[in-house]
Amino acid sequence: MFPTMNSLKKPAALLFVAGLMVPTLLFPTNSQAENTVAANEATSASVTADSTTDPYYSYYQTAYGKTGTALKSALHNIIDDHKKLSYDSLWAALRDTDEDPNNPNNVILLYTGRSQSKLTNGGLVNDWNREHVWAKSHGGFGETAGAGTDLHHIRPADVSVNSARGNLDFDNGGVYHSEATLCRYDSDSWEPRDAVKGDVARMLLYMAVRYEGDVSGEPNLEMKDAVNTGTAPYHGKLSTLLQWHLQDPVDSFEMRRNNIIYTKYQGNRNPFIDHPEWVDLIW
Ligand SMILES: [Ca+2]
Ligand SMILES: [Ca+2]
Ligand SMILES: [Ca+2]
Ligand SMILES: [Ca+2]
Repeated sequence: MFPTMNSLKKPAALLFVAGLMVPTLLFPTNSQAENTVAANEATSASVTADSTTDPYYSYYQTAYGKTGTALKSALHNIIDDHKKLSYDSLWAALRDTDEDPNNPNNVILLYTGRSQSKLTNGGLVNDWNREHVWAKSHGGFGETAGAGTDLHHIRPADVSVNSARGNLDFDNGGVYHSEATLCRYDSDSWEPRDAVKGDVARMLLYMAVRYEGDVSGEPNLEMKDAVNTGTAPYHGKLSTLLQWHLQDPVDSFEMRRNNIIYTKYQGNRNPFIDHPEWVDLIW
């Protein structure tokens, strides 16, 4: 959707091959080229799209031009009624959505960042299992089809680390975890490693919009600017999560994941991966 350096370089290379004299002003100097690369990276990292560049314009059409609760409501109506998976089917789906881009035999575990065999799922302390990023108890949905099996917030995680995270809200601070050594925790919060802070934020924000309690059997999940949110259908801490969303922009792993969930499993997308700028328009 954005010009890459390859596409920018091609015309220059062709002209040089053709032996044409090219005025230097037409082509960037090295430092200008570096600035262009930096600008392109910044643009693609924030993945802002408008109606002319959005590859999913028809999907999001009814959300354009809206803000606040109107935007939230439009997005809800776009992403609801997804195909609900069984809890058992998540093992195979996660092997697909969370595959290590450098090793097709492995998945990447959310909190440790460890790359580990897809077949080591189970109940042993270093196996991987199904982590509900929106903790099951914060909404009482358990493992039932719907919120309990929604791939948009379920990730492979180390069994003992998943247990240490428990149902803690998310916030900065605490001591480093002995196994997930880039994560910190204390009595009321869990801080994931930097590389997935934004992922965690966008997963929770998706949940708050997807689940509005408008259908029998579905909870109304909402964000709260607090820890110790307990068993209420809330997850915190909103202000920290909004910072994490900016601090750790959308990356290719998240985009790939979003596309796979949409095309192969659930038929719905996480709008905050496609349109990070919409977060600020709602919260
Ligand atoms: Ca472990
Ligand atoms: Ca805390
Ligand atoms: Ca990330
Ligand atoms: Ca909600």
